Amino acid sequence: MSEKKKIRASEINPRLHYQAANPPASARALFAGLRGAGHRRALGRAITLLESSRPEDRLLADELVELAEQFPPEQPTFRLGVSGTPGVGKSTFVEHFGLELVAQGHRLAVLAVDPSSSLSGGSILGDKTRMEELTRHPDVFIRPSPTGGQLGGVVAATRAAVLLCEAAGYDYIIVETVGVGQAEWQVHSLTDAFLLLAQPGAGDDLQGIKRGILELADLIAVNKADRLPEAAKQTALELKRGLHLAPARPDGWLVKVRTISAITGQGLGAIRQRLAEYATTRRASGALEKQRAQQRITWLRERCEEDLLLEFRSFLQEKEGTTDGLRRILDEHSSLSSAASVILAEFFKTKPNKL
Ligand SMILES: Nc1nc2c(ncn2[C@@H]2O[C@H](COP(=O)(O)OP(=O)(O)OP(=O)(O)O)[C@@H](O)[C@H]2O)c(=O)[nH]1
Ligand SMILES: [Mg+2]
Repeated sequence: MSEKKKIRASEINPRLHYQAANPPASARALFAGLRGAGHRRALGRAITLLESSRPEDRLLADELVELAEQFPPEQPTFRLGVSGTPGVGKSTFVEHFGLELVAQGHRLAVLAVDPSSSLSGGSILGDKTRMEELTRHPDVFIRPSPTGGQLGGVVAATRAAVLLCEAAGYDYIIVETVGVGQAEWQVHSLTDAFLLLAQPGAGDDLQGIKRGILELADLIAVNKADRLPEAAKQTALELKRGLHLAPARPDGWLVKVRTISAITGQGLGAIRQRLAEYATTRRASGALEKQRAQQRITWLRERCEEDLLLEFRSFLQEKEGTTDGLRRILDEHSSLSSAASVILAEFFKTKPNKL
């Protein structure tokens, strides 16, 4: 780790505090606010910047991320992805599991990646009734899924939000997602461990758990064992069988299947312990850090793609605004593909001037 990284954030300017009445104009002031007494508000505001598509907000957001990376938290942190089909009990699980975590002295941040939230307005918001106690806890920060419609926007904002939560002193981050579209893979690509919640009462199809999702899981919990104990046991067996079919993990980690009840709390202690074991093992072997480094590369790739697409879209828009624009190019070429090549060649020719 470089010397630069050892400087504490408070050394930037210990007197800087975030004031709601006088919003900070600089990322540095906002970042300092994350460490101060009003950190919760500062964090909310900072994450809003991450979700914004306004160029000036994006600049601030980039600076915030840069600061967060420059001044990493002194305590180790753990990022847990929680996923499962709709209604499996994710929110109920997060509420009770979260309360156990804070009782153990953790400071918990809960973020959501919800591909459907741009339609529904964010599922965690509606869920706050299910996380009533957790929402009110002073050591807990809960944030619904960003609803930004940009490509990669939600994931990029969540990646950055994880860093900012850690900068604000939250050491346990839960990223919750409903298993829709690419969401599980996305959450997997920004967390240290992945917990899959399953419904009891499975069929042969492993209750519709998508192909490949089982292989993402580091731990599986079959929920609602209080109401359906036999079905939960049966499902656990089937899932274990399913796991046996998958190739063994190169790191030797055994993916266990537990039955739990998010409502009564049964089995949650074992889940916590198993995850702690995972964190310890991965930290000791350097695998956790390696995984995060790999995820940073993924982030870079996504960012390049996103920036390129934004540039290209504005190029196309400009082009369409000119006389005949795209139509003329299409008319002048015998095929769609050669018209596309011409447009792309033109884009890359004009691009260097824009940088
Ligand atoms: N009996 C029983 N019911 C549970 C348990 N966990 C959750 N439920 C119930 O299952 C329903 C769905 O729970 P949620 O926690 O909202 O599930 P979710 O996965 O967050 O649902 P979405 O956000 O819609 O994807 C609620 O009625 C819960 O009370 C459990 O352990 N036992
Ligand atoms: Mg929910």
